Parts: sequence; structure tokens; C-alpha cells
Amino acid sequence: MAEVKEEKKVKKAKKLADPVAASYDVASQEMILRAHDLGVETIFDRAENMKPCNIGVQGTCCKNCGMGPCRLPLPKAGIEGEDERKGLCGATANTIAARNFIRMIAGGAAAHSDHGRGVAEVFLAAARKETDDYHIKDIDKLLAVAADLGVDTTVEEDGEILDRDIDEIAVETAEVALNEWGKPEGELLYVKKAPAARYELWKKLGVIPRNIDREIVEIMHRTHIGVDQNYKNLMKQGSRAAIADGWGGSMLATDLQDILFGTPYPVAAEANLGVMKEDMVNLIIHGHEPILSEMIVSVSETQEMIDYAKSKGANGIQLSGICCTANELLQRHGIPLCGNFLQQELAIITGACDAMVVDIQCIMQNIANVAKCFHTKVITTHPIARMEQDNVIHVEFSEHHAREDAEKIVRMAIDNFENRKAEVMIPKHKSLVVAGFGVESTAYELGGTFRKTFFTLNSNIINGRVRGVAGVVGCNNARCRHNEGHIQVVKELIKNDVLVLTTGCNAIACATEGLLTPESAKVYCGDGLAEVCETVGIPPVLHLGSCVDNSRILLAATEVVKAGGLGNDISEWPVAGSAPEWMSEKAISIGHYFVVSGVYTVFGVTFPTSGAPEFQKYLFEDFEKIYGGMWGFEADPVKHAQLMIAHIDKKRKELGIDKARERVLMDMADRQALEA
Ligand code: SF4
Ligand code: MSK
Repeated sequence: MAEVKEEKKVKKAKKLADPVAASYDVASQEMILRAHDLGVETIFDRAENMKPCNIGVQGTCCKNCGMGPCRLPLPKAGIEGEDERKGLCGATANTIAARNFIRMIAGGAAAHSDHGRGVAEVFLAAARKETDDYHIKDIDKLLAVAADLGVDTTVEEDGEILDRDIDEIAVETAEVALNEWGKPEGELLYVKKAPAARYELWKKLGVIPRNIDREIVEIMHRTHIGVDQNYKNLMKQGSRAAIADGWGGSMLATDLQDILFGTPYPVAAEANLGVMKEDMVNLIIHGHEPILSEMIVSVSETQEMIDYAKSKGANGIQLSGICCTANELLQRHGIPLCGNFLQQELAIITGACDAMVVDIQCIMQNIANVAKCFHTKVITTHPIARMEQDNVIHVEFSEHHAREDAEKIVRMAIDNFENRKAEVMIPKHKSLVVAGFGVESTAYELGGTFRKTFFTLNSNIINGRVRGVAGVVGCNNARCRHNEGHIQVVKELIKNDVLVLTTGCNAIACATEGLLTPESAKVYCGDGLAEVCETVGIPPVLHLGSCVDNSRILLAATEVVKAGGLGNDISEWPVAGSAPEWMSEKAISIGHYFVVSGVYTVFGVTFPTSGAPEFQKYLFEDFEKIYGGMWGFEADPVKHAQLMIAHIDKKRKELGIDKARERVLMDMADRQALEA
């Protein structure tokens, strides 16, 4: 008997991922294969051997008290009539799924907003001149943010209006901004940046955030055993916290980063694992905060460090990024993108990564195990994000000795160059990218220096050349083929004349496919969108930055409303959102702030409320009547894009501009009549 058991154990050897089935990206396939050759396990293999919990996937497992977990799977035949499922305390499937859903919003909003708070603290230190390493870089943006936060930018002296001292404005702006996280009364100041109609709707619904932290804390309170047991009331708080993220913590993070590090303008670079260089020190920066990585860019460009690298036998230093730190550095400095979330282990498997420096969010603990098989140094830098493995080095970064910390890290990477032990194998694949389309630069691209405007976009939506706009964002998910959903959804959209705004790991996926170049317009787009992109000289997929920069999409949507001709609110014009390969709680928070801002938002892979059909119907259908935006789900990428296009067409019809689209191939006289 014992022998039979032993034999079964042997037979149950771990499965290895099929590289082609695991990733759409050829560079990644090559590295997965290499991992197998070297006996290095990656997330792709683990996904083969560990399947997700069926009840957790449905969102109906509750472990909010010590009597659980209470598991309420959907009966196989579906729910007919009364739903008898209950947890020990009587919590229904709706209550459990809603509590779990808004706890995901809390997790995501906390991650974005705590990042934002860190930026605000560095901004305050810079404004007060408590650090020599950070300075105000974008004064125009500072003045704009000061005005939004109610900080005076002028002063009256002897009846004369004078410009106020910039340092004074900076300190007061930083103090007011930081106060947004925990002020005791009032409402979040940035919600007034939304279209007036949206603000009034939120006010009527009672979902205006009071401060950022309070909305997150209240979710944890309400979802404790025996508190809020009404899914509609739970979602009211979920909505308020999501607004506090999108129009609060994330938006402030983006704005303050722009003030400190510069507002993005179009910049060219390259993307994919092929950006690493065998003869150079490869320093990869991974995570989300530009505070440290900006300093690493500055230090690694000094002649002293380049000479030091040469003294160790390298030809220089090649910086590249993974996840959203990559997007931050790309949009401000043109630093190449090494890869997205599912490529972090693969970058080490090249054997050429001399150091991977990580800060917060989306860092897999397994990179430390992979690094043990190579010479790579994994360096954690943030006090809240450490790893237990003994090969991980911690260099605790602080804005008060930022340059010193960055120098230490860059030197570590250089010193490690000569320790490479495995044969280096860097995939050749890489693509050209044009990034850096913030709200300001997009207005400039569309209207020029003197007429910065979104109206060019509006008029092309009205005349039908551009069918609508989609925000496509979010992660990779090892439960689906890496990058395939991202790329297919975006290609289907642009083929149908939908302009795409992208951030996060979707942006990196699109970059590796060559979709972030103006030249891609004539290859992949419908005639109307191709014509507009070629005329303006922009890619059909505009890179707007990192996860917190999804707030730029909200502001771009607001600019379209302000430019006129497409209704009075975000919910009225032809726009849709998508996260084809989402996996993080941040994605749920982002999705929900898109929805309550009036955007129909479709997620792929799986949806975490499927075990509670009544609650899911509330999110997917009833929300549209309340907020003008609602959730949707579709795992198939082409059908996913078609759902978005159908919504865009519905909005065009409601606006009465559907006829223009039907006549897109009309003659010049017809066009002129339409434009008049
Ligand atoms: Fe079960 Fe209720 Fe406790 Fe959740 S809160 S684990 S449903 S008893
Ligand atoms: S990095 S949150 S996997 S987008 Fe922002 Fe990518 Fe999602 Fe992380």
C-alpha cells in the first residue's frame, strides 16, 4: 500500500507551462523555455499546478470572523427562486460578495492613496527645502494644482495684484494636499474637478468623499461581522472610497509627481526584454513610486557612475523598468520598458540582470527565489515592502538622503556585473514606443501651443472619424495567456476607429506589440482613426502612464465634456473602459471609479461577484440607472471589445451623432454640411 502511494507521488510530478500557451509574447516564451532548461520555476508553472478556489473565484467565501470561512458556492443548476445560502451568522451570498468586493476597493484605494501620501510628504519636504535632492520642476503645474486646492497664487499689496512667492505657494499647496488624507470635516477638494453634472449627481447620492483615509477605514468597519448587511448600502461606501481614490489619492499622486518630476510630454523609447544589454550593467527598477527611481536615473547618468561601470568591465549602465515604475520613467525620461507584471521573473532569467530594485506593489516574492539561481541582487527599498528570503538586500530609502541611497544602489549593481555566472541570453525582441501623453500634452498635440484643446477630438468624434474613446488598463493575470487579451482587445478597438488611452501593464503589452507608434495607425486602424492619427501625428494608442495615472483618463474625459458638443457629463459621450487581464485589488478600485464616474467598464478573465447573481445584476445593470456607468464582464477579448463598441454606438445614438458615422465615407460637400 505504501509503495502504491509512493508511486502515485512520483507520477504527480509538477507540470511545466507550455511557453506558447502561457504567453503571447515571443520574448517571454523564449525565457519560459530557458527557465525549464535551467530548472527554474516561474509563475507560469505554478499556475499549471495550483488551480484557483472555485468558491473564492465566485466571491462567496467569507472569512471575516473566526466562525468561518463560510463558503457559499453557486448551486450547479443556478439560482431559481429563493436563495437559501447563508453563512453561520446568516450573511447572504449578496452580502458576502458585496463585502468582499468593497474590501478589494479598500485595498486598491489604500495602495494608490498611501503611495500618494508618500509623494505629498516628499513634496512638502521639497517645498520646505528640508531636502536638497528634490525640487519643484513644473511651476505651471504647481500653479494649476494650487488653484484647484484653493491656494491663492496672487496677493494684493497697496491695491495692486501681485504674483505670490512661489516657495510660499508650494508650501501651502503641499500642506493643503496632505490634509486631504485626514481632514476632520468638509469634502475632498478635487471632486470639483469632475464635470459639474457629475459632482451634483454624487452629492445627490451622498457619495462625496470626506477625506481619503476615512473612506477606506469605513469600509473595514462596515464589512466587519454584524455591521452593514445590505449590498446596496455596502456599495454606496465602495463607491465613495473609489471616488476618494480616483479623484483623490491617485489624482493627487499624479499631480504632485508632475510638479516634482515634470509633466510628461511625448518621448520615444523601446520596449520588451530585448532592451537589456549584455555588455552593460543592467539595473532594473520595478514597482510604482518614481521617488526613488527618479534619483536612480539621475545618479546613473553621472560621468562618475559611467566611469565606475567601465572600470568594472561594462560599457555603461542600462536602466530599464518593470510594471508602473517603468511607465513613470518612460513618460518623463524615455527610459525603456523591460516588461510588465508577468515578465519580472523572466528578466532575471536572462542572466543579465545585475540588480532588480523594487519599491511597492506588484512585486512577486518569487523574484528572490529566481535570483538565487543567478547572480542578480534583489534590493528592497521601502519600509513597508520587505521580503523574507535571506538573499534579499534592504536599502531603506528616504527623501532626506535620497542621492546617497541611490548611489549605493547603483554601485551595488555595477559591482555585481563581474559576478554573472549563467550564460547570458537576452531575447532580441523589442519595439519602438512613443509615450508621454498626459492631459496637457494631448491638448497640445490636438490644438498646438496657442489653442491647446480637446475640441479636435470632439469634432472628430462628432463627424464619425473617431467612433469613440476607450481607456484600456490593468494588469497581467497568470490565469490567462500573458498579453493576449490586452493586445486583442486594443487591436479590435482601433480597427473599429476607437481611440485607446492606456496605462499600467496594458500600456506595456501594447508597447511590445508596436501599437504605441504613430506608424501603427495605418497598419491596425480603421480608415477614420488612421486619418486622424496621421493628420495629428499621434499613435492610435496613447500612453498615459502608470496605475495612479488612470486619474489622467478621468481628467481627459472631463476635458472632452468641457470642450463641448458631446453632452454635459462623462456618462453622455461615447467612452468605455476595460481591464482585459486584471488581477490586483487596485484594478477593482480603478474599475469602480471609472464606473461611478459614468463609464461602462468591462473586465476580462474572471469577475469576483459571479456567485451572487442578484448583487452582480446590481453592478452590471442597475448601476447604469444610478451612475450612468456600469460594470461588464467578458473573457473572450474580441467579444469584450465588441461589448465596448456596442456601448459606444449606443451613446452616439443617444447624442444623435450615429448618422454621421454611417456616412463616414461621404463626399466633401456632405462633410462640410456636417461640420457646419
Ligand atoms: Fe461566516 Fe458570518 Fe463569520 Fe462571514 S461573518 S465567516 S459569513 S459567520
Ligand atoms: S503594475 S497593478 S500589475 S497594471 Fe501598476 Fe501592472 Fe496591475 Fe501592477
